[in-house]
Amino acid sequence: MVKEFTLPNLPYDYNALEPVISAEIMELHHKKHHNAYVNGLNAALQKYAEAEAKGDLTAIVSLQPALRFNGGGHINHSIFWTNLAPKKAGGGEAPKGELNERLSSQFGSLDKFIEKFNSIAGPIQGSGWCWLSYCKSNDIFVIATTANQDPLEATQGFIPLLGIDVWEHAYYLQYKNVRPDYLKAIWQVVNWSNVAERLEKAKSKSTCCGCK
Ligand code: MN3
Repeated sequence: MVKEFTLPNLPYDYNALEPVISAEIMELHHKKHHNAYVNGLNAALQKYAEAEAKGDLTAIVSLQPALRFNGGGHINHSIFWTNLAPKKAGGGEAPKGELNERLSSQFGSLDKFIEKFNSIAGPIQGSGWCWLSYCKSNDIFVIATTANQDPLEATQGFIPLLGIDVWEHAYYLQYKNVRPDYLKAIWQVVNWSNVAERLEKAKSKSTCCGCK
């Protein structure tokens, strides 16, 4: 029996990120979009197991795009929800300690980091993600982008700390075509303590999967 992945609950209510992200966006994004990736992943894994049992290598290889897209969608959104928090639960509170020091020493200040991040996230063509990530080999932060639902660590080796979804489904109902407004506002609900926890785990990972 193939392990089934399940849609994780949001750690807050659908309306908890308002007015930065509307309840309507959050509910559709979680219940429809993320759920579709989970279902697509489970379906692809089931087919993969059948193909593997038959030794059907053509079928195995042909399932790779579906695994990458749906598996990546599940990985990415599972990170994204925990990267955000309502203001009353600390969303938007500036990073502290080592995370703050590292951001300041590498980018100049938190504001300069945000400016740089948004200048990279804004022009991403089509659908994708922008990431604050950790490169273990060089012990530095890297602002990276991924197309579609490519998962960062599996495709580029950088360990994701903070991912911002720039697919239109993440903002269009509220911000229309003005992605820069969404990118300007979202920092009010970024959960920096979750980012700090991810940095701690990333540093203690024993292996690096190949970032240069
Ligand atoms: Mn999304």
